[in-house]
Amino acid sequence: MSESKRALITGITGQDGSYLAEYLLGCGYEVHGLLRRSSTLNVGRVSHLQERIQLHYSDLTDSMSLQRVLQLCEPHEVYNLAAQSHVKVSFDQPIYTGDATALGVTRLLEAVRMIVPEARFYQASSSEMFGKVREVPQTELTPFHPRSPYAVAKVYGYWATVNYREAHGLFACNGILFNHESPRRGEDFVTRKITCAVARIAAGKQRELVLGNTEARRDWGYAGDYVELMWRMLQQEKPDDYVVATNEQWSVQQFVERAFELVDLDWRQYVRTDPRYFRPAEVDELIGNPAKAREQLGWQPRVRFDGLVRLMLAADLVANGVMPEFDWPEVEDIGLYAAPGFKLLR
Ligand code: NDP
Ligand code: GDR
Repeated sequence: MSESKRALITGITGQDGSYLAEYLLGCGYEVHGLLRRSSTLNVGRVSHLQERIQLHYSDLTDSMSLQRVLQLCEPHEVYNLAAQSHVKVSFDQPIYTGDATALGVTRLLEAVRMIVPEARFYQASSSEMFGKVREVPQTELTPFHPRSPYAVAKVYGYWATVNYREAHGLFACNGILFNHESPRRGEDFVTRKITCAVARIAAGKQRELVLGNTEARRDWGYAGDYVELMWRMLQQEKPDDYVVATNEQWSVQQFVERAFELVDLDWRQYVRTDPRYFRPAEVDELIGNPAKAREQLGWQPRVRFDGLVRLMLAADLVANGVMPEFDWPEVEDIGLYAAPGFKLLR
């Protein structure tokens, strides 16, 4: 075992996992992550870190493999970011979503309790738990009313985390994060679906963008900003739960309009809606109050709505061979999937 602090990240191959791995490596951690076996190697978001992180085959549905990984790396901090994280898909796969996103949390907490009880534990809880909103903006005290199998599973994970803290004395925290996006966001989430489509339309490779409910409103932040908060939560004296949000609300429609505007195109000529992208039960609006995180963790987001649209669209334009004719925020990750030398051209 090395002298440095060790962190285990489940979900390291996802959007947040890749940013968190970069952040922890920057802090001098030895970083371990879970890897799910699939027929095509799924490490695109962390391939630039491959020499510096250690990946272990495991799955949140497989207790024994979780125990093996914890025994192997004896982490000081465990970040549980793995989940079946797509809300619409959770209506098609409610049982699997419950198994991975809900029971998976108990499997991991129980393994931590048995093998590394001193380790600090972060649970990726979600604003989706608020669902049918009963208070605006939402805080750590707002009641939950989940609206999808995904959100129901996250409520279970939230309370499992609180319970292991109260019952077993684990240093376990919930980050209740509102939507956060980036150029590394999966292409089936609405922001990235929009920026990918706009970039492809601008490059002459796509003709239309088909969406679901464009009236939905969300509090969108930048993933690269949010992962630092996960780490800060685990550095506090006492474990606690925190809302992380920008406290701004925008609609899907506004995101669409801003993205098309940036490439000088009229969205009306390209966008249509289709019922197949609507959900059986929708979360109409979310907006978070991050006052507790701001005061206790000392945090402010660097990127807000307009910067986020610019950043994501610029990355997708470059990936499609089009140089953006607008500015975007100075954050480090835009060149990850872009052509080599892209930064020199900026
Ligand atoms: P992603 O969907 O990008 O990544 C999910 C990760 O979980 C991937 O690494 C995936 O592996 C892994 N995973 C899925 N199922 C399993 C399983 N059964 N066993 C082990 N690993 C699994 O999510 P994000 O990075 O966006 O989100 C990270 C976490 O934060 C998730 O729990 C999500 O629900 C939660 N969250 C996200 C928010 C957001 O706006 N992004 C907001 C609030 C909460 P693979 O690559 O193999 O698919
Ligand atoms: P969300 O994100 O459900 O909030 O969950 P998503 O981007 O999927 O949807 C946001 C809103 O956009 C509407 N929408 C569409 N959504 C998708 N995916 N595709 C479309 O074509 C489309 N058209 C309109 C949706 O109906 C919804 O109202 C994300 C995930 O990262 C969760 O894991 C996380 O917990 C929450 O954010 C906070």
